[in-house]
Amino acid sequence: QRKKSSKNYSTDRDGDIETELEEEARDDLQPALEEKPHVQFVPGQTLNPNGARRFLELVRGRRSIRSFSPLTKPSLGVIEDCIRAAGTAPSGAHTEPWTFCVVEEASVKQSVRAIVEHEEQINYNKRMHPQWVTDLRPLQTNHVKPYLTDAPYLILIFKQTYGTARDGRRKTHYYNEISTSISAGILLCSLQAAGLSSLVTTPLNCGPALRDLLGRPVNEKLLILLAVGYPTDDCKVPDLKRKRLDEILVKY
Ligand code: IYR
Repeated sequence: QRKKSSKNYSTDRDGDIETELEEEARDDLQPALEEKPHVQFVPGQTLNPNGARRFLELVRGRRSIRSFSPLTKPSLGVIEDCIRAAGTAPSGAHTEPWTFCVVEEASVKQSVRAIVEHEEQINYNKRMHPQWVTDLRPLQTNHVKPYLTDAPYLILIFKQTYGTARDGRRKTHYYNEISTSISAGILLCSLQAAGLSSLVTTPLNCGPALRDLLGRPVNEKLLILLAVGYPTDDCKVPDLKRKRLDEILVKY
């Protein structure tokens, strides 16, 4: 039992701002997760020997591409395994606050593309600062996005800003954006492991329209839209260099 004098806290919808909770409200608090005895940890498989080096060589080969072959389609089973992998991500209080919508139906991809191109035309032409447009110039992007209909799959990753507890009450999804972003990172790695290419996009201002298109509930907010498939033979990418280790690692 907490002391009467101690403050009674709850968290906001994102789970990261503390606000005071009414005295009566904490009497019937239950954890959202079932409370049960812990079990023995069994370390999982590794890629050893040289697991880290082999994983590095795998992920080094990942590039964002914008030119997908419309003809070659990976099996849905592979995509499902990649999403299973994404679903292993750690999450705040194990709330698993993510939804992965996989779109392969041509008419739905066309609708996604129409929504994104409409908003991106505004972004590129008037909404965003000229510096934004200038900074993107080396990437040679614009509002026309054929990859959204060429790629055999689109994966729309939604963060669930809150959920429903076992007792039917609203459940706080702590760190839902961080958790879902981590799961997206695992998804990118597993797509790469499966020999698939992807493009991460974060379509500005398209979230509500895309959520409505897919009939997702209001607690879900679009975080990332991925195009997934195989590159065309003539696919070009920007000549980018990655930072060296000594530029990203600080040792203490
Ligand atoms: N979302 C836009 C613009 C864009 C923004 C950034 I920051 C990029 O790294 C790349 C593109 C688009 O997809 O065109």
